[in-house]
Amino acid sequence: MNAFDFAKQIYADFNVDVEKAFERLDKIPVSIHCWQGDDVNGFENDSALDGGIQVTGNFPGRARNADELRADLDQAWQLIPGPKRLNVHAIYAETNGKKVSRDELELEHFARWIDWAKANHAGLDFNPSCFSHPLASDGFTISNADEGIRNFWIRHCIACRKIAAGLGKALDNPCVTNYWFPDGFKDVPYDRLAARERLKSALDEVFAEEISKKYNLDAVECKLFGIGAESCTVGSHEFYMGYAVSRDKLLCLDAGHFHPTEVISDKISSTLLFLDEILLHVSRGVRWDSDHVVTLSEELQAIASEIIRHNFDQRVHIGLDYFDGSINRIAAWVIGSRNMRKALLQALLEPAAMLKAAEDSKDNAKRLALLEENKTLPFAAVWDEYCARSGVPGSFDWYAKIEQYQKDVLSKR
Ligand code: RNT
Ligand code: ZN
Repeated sequence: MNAFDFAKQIYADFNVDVEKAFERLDKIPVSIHCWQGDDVNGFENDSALDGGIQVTGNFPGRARNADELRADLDQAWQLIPGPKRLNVHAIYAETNGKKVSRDELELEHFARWIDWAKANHAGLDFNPSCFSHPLASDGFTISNADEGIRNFWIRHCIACRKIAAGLGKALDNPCVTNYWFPDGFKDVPYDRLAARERLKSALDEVFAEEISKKYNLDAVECKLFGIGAESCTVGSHEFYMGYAVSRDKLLCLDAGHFHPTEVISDKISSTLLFLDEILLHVSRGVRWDSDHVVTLSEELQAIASEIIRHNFDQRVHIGLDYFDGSINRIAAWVIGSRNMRKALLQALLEPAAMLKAAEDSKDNAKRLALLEENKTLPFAAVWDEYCARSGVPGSFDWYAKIEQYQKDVLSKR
């Protein structure tokens, strides 16, 4: 008996159908963030990264242009099993060397991303880029007290929303557009309300036009604090929870945007009682940084389990958001993405019926025992089979491809 058949039998003993798990897993896409490939640089060329997010590291081989980034994505794509989407930021526009102001961006500047998505059977997601720009230099963008600056960012967001709808239409697949603003106070403000009022009315302007959910879904992303915004973030959790509920938007929960002891896995079941859909930015916070490469942690598992246990497959949009420039960037993509899928598969292999029965009969020892037993069931054999059926290398075999690509491509940049 081979390892997979053996594993399948063991899971069957726990009333788990591995084939059904594969089927369901293959309907859950993970949206992969293009910005891990070039340290959130984008192609404007003349703006340094700022706005409360920071990438550290200078591992050689960073993608310097769109063609290099797409080539790197092609490589990553071959090593990640299952359906994938690509998440693009506005600063990844291709303007043919022409300087186009962010408030004048158009769909045509993303035509090559559409071609790439079509060729790779991937949906596209989108984000206005409200950082790394002279008009973001005082720490405030769309909630800036200066009307001119505020209007610039409102126009940028409106332009992005149109582009997103265009992407969704071109691919016949709704684009999830995420709005995140770095706006916040380094030191304790006297007036927290005014900036929040400005953010609220600015967003209402951005979303004024009705756009079909067939093409575009808007999500708003909260944050507790950022670098240079330690004392008060305008777009806090309460702000966006209220905004999303009252305006029928998606709430974006980024795993690195809360207090270090606060977890987003616990927020999924609450938020989805009041919202149709949410977006996740799966990340890993480490002390002050919110964006380390996603590992197969207890929290990642909890996030995946919350989605699977409650059949939220269609209501939770899973996006990744992290950036590490200190290691091979393609490996970073692949490690985090494979971990997300591993966590989903592991969630699908939970002895769900037995757990439910134990909990319903208040047998908490049995519940704990099952959860712990589950951690050491022969998962690896099932994962390898899933990779094989998805046409990507299993176990550690994928790493050889990274080493080869490093030698053949990255080291020559
Ligand atoms: C920043 C937010 C935001 C960005 C990306 C680049 O704290 O998490 O989502 O990371 O949009
Ligand atoms: Zn995020």
